[in-house]
Amino acid sequence: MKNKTIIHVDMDAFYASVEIRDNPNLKGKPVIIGALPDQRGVVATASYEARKYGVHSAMNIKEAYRLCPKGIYLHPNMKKYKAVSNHMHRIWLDYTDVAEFLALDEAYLDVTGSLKLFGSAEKIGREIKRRIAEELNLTCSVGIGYSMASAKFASEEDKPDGFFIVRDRKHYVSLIYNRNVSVIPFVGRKTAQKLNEAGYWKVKDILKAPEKIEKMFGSVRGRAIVEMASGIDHREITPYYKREEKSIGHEETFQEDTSDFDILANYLILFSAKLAEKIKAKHLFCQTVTVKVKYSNMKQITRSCSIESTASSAAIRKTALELLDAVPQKPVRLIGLTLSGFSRTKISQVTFGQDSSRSEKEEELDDTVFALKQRFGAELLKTGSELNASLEINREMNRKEHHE
Ligand code: DCP
Ligand code: MG
Repeated sequence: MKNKTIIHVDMDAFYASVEIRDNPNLKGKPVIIGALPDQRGVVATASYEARKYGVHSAMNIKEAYRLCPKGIYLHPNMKKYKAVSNHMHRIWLDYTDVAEFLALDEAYLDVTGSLKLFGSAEKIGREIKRRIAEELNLTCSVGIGYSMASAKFASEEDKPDGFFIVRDRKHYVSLIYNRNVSVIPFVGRKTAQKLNEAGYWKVKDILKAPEKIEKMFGSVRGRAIVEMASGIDHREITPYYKREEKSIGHEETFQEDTSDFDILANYLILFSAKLAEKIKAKHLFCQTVTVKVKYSNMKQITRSCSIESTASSAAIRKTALELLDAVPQKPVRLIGLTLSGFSRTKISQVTFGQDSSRSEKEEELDDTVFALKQRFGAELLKTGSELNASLEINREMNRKEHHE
């Protein structure tokens, strides 16, 4: 097994901690995020104070209320948590590119290649904790290990605000030896039950009878369980940019077909802003822009163009509008825009900066959006708040791009 150093970071009571941070009145109180007690729903998470009452994730909210009637119940605010999560991702990516993000609040970082630069995994782990505290006013738990399993175990070991190091395989096995079999990755509730029924309760029980486990679960799965129990974990971190979708798109079907290509152009402007925002949040750049048009006779055409890698809404919409120009003008029932060909680095743009009229063009497009809103306000509202949100994003991004 090649020597690896892995850090697992996991935020403490993530949604609840963000709410408590933003409303100091909640500090020290049992806070339960999910739904209000008189509503249907489940607990997304609970502050550590609420956990003392037995409240936990995935519990029915009514059950939570029975256990903790004095708790403060709140709806989740996903938009806010996503923004915080993006900030965390940026911090984590400062230490390695080999980063796998899970849920919103968790990451595996393979820092093997970063040790020389930063000194040690411990220094990186401490710095991550310090930055999350300083920049986000939140706490996280950091685990350091030689494998994904040992790092995850380490981050859970000292929660909340934890910091724990598993030195090596021998250390890991000594830590899990007397624990319940459910501590082993891949051993979920059902597998644990099956093991228990066969008399295997602790990790050591598995280590004492590896052949029997292999017989019970088959050579592939059985061996995987035995290896994990022995601290052997060959899994490699899948970096975030390799896990990304192949494409990201948005489309809109009109309530009534339209032959007005100015309207279609304006939809593409809005979609460009929306999708650029999405790929920026994923730290990606795209190289292919595809416009899809479905006509009233249901015939569908797509037009694609490869461009220099970008995450700029201006570059995306310029291409989208050029593609639309090349499309036959007949009544349309659906318009769509898709980005693909993702990369995590931007290929340097040779032409960048040569176009001195860029900001003028930006303003022109912005004016078009506003004109559209004036003329077709009802039309836009009909498609819901998403498009209005896109208008906001569009304006915000233009402002930012002008400042750049
Ligand atoms: N979450 C959810 N539903 C679940 C589990 C989690 O909506 N069944 C959400 C809410 C959590 C977030 O995901 O805040 C992160 O999940 P974790 O399992 O990491 O739990 P917490 O961060 O809340 O607590 P811990 O300190 O145990 O990590
Ligand atoms: Mg967490």
